[in-house]
Amino acid sequence: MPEVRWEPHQLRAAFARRLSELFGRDVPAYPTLLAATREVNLRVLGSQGARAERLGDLSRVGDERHGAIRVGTPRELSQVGRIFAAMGMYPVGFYDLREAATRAVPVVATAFRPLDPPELARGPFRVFTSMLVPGDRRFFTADLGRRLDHALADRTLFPPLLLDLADRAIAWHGLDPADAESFLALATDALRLSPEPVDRAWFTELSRVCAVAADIGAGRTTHLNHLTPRVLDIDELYAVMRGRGLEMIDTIQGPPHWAGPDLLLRQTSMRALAEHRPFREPDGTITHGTVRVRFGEVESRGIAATVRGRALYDELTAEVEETVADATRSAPVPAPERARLAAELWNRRVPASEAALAQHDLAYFTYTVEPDGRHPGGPPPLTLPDLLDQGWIRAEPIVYEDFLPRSAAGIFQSNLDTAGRRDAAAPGTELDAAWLAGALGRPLRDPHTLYDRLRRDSVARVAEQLGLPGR
Ligand code: OOG
Ligand code: NI
Repeated sequence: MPEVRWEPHQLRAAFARRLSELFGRDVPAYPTLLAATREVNLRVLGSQGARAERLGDLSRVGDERHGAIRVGTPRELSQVGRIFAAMGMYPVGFYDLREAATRAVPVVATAFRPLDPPELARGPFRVFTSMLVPGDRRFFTADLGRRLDHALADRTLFPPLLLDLADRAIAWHGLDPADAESFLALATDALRLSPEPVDRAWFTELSRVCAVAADIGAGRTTHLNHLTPRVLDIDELYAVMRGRGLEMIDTIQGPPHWAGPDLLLRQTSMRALAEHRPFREPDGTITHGTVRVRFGEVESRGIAATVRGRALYDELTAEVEETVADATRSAPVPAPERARLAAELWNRRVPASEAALAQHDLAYFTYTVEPDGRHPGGPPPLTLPDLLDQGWIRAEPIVYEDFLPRSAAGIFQSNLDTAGRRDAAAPGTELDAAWLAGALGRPLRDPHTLYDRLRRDSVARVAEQLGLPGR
C-alpha cells in the first residue's frame, strides 16, 4: 500500500491555488479583481467588526470560492466527476440553462463541491461544470448536432494517467506525494487555454448558434473560464471595479441589495477580455485572431433559502422581470432602476431579519443550546420559536453553497457578444437530474436535502440536550 500523504482536501486546496496562479498569469484583469476584493473585505471588516463574519471567517472569505469549466459529452462529464471525487468534490444540483426566456444557453450543469461542513471548512472550492447538449434542436439542426457529436467523440480532454491517478486517489483516499504532484500538474494542465489553432470555419459556424457552443465545441480541449473570490460587499466591489476602468456585465445577478440579511447568492463578473489565439483559415494558413472566453467573477454568499424561500425568490424574480418587460415597451429600464424595483419589492414581501426568516421557514439555520442559558429556568418550551424567543437556543445561518440557474445564465453573458440563435418551437431534449446522475455514474445530491439534513440534525441534538419529550 502506498504511503498516503495528500488527503482529498489537501489536493483540493492545492488545485485551487494552482488554478489561481494560472489565471493570475493569463488573465491580466484577474489580479485586479482579487486585490479589489481584498480591499473591500478589509473595509467591511473595519466598519462592521464581528458582524462582517456572521456568514464566515474572513480568513477564508476572500479565497477563491469557485471556478467554472465546460465540457461537451456525458463521457467527458463523468471523467470530470472522477477527477473531482479525488479531491473530495461531488456533484450537487441540476441546472438547466436552456430554458431561460432570454439568454438561454445550450447546456445543462452541476456543481462539484465538498458536501459536509467540516470538509467545506477545510476548503470550500467548487467547480460549476456545464455540458453542451448538441441534441437540443432548439439550438442545433440535426446536421450540426451530428457533426458536433462527431467532433466531440473524437477528442481526449483528460490524459489516461490523470484519470488513473484520480481513481487511485478515490480508492486510497489520497495520494502519495509524487503521485499527488503528477495528479495536480496534469489536472491543472488540462484546464489551461490551449495554444492549438482553432478551425475558423467551424468556430464561426458554432458561434452563430452561441458563443458558448463555439467555446466548447470548436477546440479539442477545455479550460477554466473563470475563478471567483468571495466578497462581503458586492455593490461596493462592483463600483470599485468600474472605477478602475474594468468593463463589467451590466448587473449584479441574484437577490437585490435590500433591508434584510444576504440570502442565497449575489454575483457579478467582468467581461471576458479578448485573448490571442491562432486560427486555421479555410485555405490552411494560420492567422492570429482573438477569443473572449476567460473572465473574473465575484460572489457574495448569503443564507441558504428553504424550498419555500426559494419559491418566494423565484416568484419575486419573475415579478421584477415582468414589471421590467412591461416598462421596457416604452423605454429601456436601466440597471439601477431594476435594482431599485427589486429592492422595493423585497422590502415589501420578505421578512427582513434572520429570526423572521427562520420563523417563516424561508431560510436554513442550525440550532444550538445556549450554553449560558439566558432563559428563565424551569422546563423548556416545546417549539423552536418559543425556545428561540426565551433564549434557550440560538440559530446560526447556513451559508448557501450552490448556484442559481438564472444568475448562471447571466454570468454566461460575460463572454457572449450576440444573443445567438434559438428556435423556441423546436423540440428540446428532456434532461433532468436523474439523467445527469446516470451520465455521471454517481449520485447527484439535491442541495435542499443537504441543508435540510443539517437543520434536522441540529434540531435533534437540541431536543436531546434539553430532554424534550416525543422526539
Ligand atoms: C458558468 C457560468 C455559471 C456561476 O457562478 O453562476 C457560474 C460558465 O460561464 O461556464 O459559474
Ligand atoms: Ni461562476
